Amino acid sequence: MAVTRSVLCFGLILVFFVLQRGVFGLVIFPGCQAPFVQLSGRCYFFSCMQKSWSHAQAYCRSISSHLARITSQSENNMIVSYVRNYFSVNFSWWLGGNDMAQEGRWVWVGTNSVLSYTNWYPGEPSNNEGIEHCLELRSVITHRWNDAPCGHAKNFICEK
Ligand SMILES: [Ca+2]
Ligand SMILES: [Ca+2]
Repeated sequence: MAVTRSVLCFGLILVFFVLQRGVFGLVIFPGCQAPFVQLSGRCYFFSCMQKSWSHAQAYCRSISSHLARITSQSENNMIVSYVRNYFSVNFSWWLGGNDMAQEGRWVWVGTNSVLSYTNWYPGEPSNNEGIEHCLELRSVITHRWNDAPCGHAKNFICEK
C-alpha cells in the first residue's frame, strides 16, 4: 500500500513537472522570456540602465541578443510606439547601427550589413566634431535617429 502511494505521488510530481515545463512553458507563456517583450513575433529588451554603446552591446550579448537592428518602417513604428507608451520622452536609445569602421558607412552590429531602411532626423547623421559614430533613437527629436558619441551612457534596446 505504501509503495503504491509512493508511486502515485511520484507520478503526480512527474505529471506536474511535465505540465509546468511542457504546457505552461510552451503554451501558456509562449515566445519571449523576461526581460524581453514580444513585439510582432520578435523579442526586445528595453533597458532602463544606461551604458556606453560598446557596454550596451556587451550587455545584450550577455543575454544572448544584440543591439536592435531596425530594418523596416513597420519595425521602427512598432518600437517607437512602444517607447512612446512606456518610457519618458527624455530617454535616448542606442541601436545597433554604427560607422566606426568607415566614416559615413553605416552598418548593423553583428551582420555588418549596410543600413537599408533609415529614419534620420533632418540634418543627421552630422558626425558632429568628427566623433559621432553610433546610432541612437532619440525621443526628444520625435523619436527619429541621430548619430551620437559612442561613449555616452544611454538607454538601449536589445533584440533577439
Ligand atoms: Ca560618424
Ligand atoms: Ca548627430
